[in-house]
Amino acid sequence: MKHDDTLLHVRGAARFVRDILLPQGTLFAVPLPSPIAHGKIGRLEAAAAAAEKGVAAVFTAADIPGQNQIGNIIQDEPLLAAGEVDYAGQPVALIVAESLGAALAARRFIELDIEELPPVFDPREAWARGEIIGVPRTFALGDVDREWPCCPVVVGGRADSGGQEHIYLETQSALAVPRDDGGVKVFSATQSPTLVQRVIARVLGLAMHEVEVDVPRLGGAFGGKEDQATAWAALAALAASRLGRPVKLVLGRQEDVRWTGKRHPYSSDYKIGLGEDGRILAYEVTFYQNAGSAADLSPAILERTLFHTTNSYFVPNVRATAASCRTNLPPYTAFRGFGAPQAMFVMEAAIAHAAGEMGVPAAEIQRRNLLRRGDELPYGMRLEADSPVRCWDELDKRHDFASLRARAASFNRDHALTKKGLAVMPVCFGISFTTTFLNQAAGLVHVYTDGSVGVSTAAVEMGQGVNRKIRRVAARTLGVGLDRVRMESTNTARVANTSPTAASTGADLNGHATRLACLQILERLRQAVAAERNCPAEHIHIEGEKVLQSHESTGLTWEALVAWAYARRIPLSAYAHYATPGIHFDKSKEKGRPFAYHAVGTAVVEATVDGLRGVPRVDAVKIVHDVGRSLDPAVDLGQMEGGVVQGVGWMTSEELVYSPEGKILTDSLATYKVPDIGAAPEVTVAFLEDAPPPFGILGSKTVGEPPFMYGIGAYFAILDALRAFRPDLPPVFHAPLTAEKTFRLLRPRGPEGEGSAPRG
Ligand code: LUZ
Ligand code: MOS
Repeated sequence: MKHDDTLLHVRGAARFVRDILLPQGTLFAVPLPSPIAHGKIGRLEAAAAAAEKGVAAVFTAADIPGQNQIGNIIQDEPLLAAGEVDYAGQPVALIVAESLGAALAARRFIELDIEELPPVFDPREAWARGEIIGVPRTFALGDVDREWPCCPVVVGGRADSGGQEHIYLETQSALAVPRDDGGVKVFSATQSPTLVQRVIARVLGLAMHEVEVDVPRLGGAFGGKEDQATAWAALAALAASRLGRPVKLVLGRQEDVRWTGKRHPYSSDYKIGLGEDGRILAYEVTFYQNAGSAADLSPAILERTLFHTTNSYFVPNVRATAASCRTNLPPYTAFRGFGAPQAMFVMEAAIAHAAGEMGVPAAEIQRRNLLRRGDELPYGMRLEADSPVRCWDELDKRHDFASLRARAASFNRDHALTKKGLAVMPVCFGISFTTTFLNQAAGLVHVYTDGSVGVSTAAVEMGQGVNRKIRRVAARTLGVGLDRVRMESTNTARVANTSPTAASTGADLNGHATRLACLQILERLRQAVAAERNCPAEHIHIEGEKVLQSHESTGLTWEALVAWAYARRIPLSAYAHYATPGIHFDKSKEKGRPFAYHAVGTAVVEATVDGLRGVPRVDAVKIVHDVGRSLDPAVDLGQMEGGVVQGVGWMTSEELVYSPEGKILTDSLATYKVPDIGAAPEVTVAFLEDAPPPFGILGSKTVGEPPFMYGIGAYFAILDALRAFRPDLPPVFHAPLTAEKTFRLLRPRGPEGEGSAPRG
């Protein structure tokens, strides 16, 4: 299972931003975080701290030469708090010193008085007070109000899902180096180099061409560095620019968990109506998104929640409303799935609820309502593939849901203290940024005179293997070996106006751009050879580093060809831009064709609950998924496995707990439980065979985010096992379903019942 950096990683030799060899005179910066969640800044006095030994400067909002503004979609977020603090951990000042130790020591001498204001942490309370970011939005199809009276079965309730900390291995980091022309070069661990460049230019009052952002590689991101790498890079750049010396800013693990945004917690109300035959006739849902104190990416995430309201199902009558609710917590942000998992959890909850009411397995309702080719989604696009049904049926054929169910039932009859459960989880995820203009990328390809190839794109390698995929595209297009091609760092001076590497689009968009650039070079070479050999260019091909004419060897190798072409003054570099064709969305109607295609698959999840200890365990996740013609099966398999485990963690063990004052208590890996290899289920993946039609780069389909959502099945598999203990279990949809919660659900009568064996 190799990707480009595997050997460097296992040897500890890969250089991340924090490992860059420091330029002479580098200073170290630490922020002063707000100690409380909401308040008015009274006094902020930094003179004593600035006079401490080794301190170069202390900066506050007043020291910002440009705008004190880092907001992206909505400009509502200061770089350094000014006048007011809106969450515990918000940067109020920046201490810069000769060493990290000196900066930390001096931080204690900053005098800060804050007059407390009442905080809000609950999204429904924020909603009731009118604390809404942007505007609430509604997606609708058909007419739910007309349909309700025609539904023999109607159930409704509430479904809540918790936030999730990214736990990327590399914490937020930046190194800013001043340039001799007054500009600044910043090494940043970001998914969005251009956003970092734009915000630094805004904060420093510079033009964008005076700011160069370079991204070597990331140690994981998962969305946590799409918007939230910006602040740290801008702080480092502010200090470097003001002091004329390099400045490094790297967060510690605990600081990162305390101060940075996470997946949004959602609270939702649903109502679902079905026919006697299990057909879903109507679905209505309201999503209260806990957005935290500023917009960050919340409005875009809210939009994706609405796009994925009905997951893989066709529902003829839908009304979905969603609002970003402002609270006094760090701004919640992008995380793999980007609002879709939260929507899909509610849809699956509604189906599980209805199945319980009707006394049928949820899978029967799920299968009956799967999207088919041509079905209309609530946002107006029609499904263009039959893969939901194909993946479901292929998975059923391979693993036989009926026999899995019978095995669990027979196990449950034989075991009083341990029960098994299972759930099927289909996923249908739209591929493209829902913000249409972001669906563009560029590639810059240089062929050097020795035949080696260097590629720069907008894509950021964060462990997901995008570099390996793009190398494959370049090698295949030029007809050369993979080892000929090297990926350069992502750099705003080489490839400008980069969209974030996000939305599972990195390989598609940048792969397409790289292919177009390679084709330009290839075309020039073929033309030149054809002219030399007096034949049409269509007869010339390069395969396996050999030049062929009408499929016959010419004796010319790639290396000789390149040297010859250089001597003939043929340009050996090319730049190309790619924009996804055919996509559009009209926000005034909430209709359009926002996605290039849908990523589709189905999983069956098996779980066991130890009733004595309350401990749930996810045993196995079996998947059939459509990746088209995989560009790199090993990379895709790695993404599938990682995604599933991350999704299982969100649903079962990863619980964010805050104090009544809004300070996070689960701020280390001792208290925030990410699944380790022992807790990881066995993941079995089959790629759907010969799935037409091919959409992505070279007939492949993307794999990044979609498998995360298979993890949602873990919640419902555990719930299924709990029902085997307690058939009277009321519908509870409150993720994560932790061991603690499982334990309590098995002992419904309170403390006097605890400790006794569960019924069953
Ligand atoms: N980022 C973004 C995303 O800016 N727009 C999106 O639609 C998106 N989708 C998934 C993940 N990140
Ligand atoms: Mo993302 S959630 O940065 O694709």
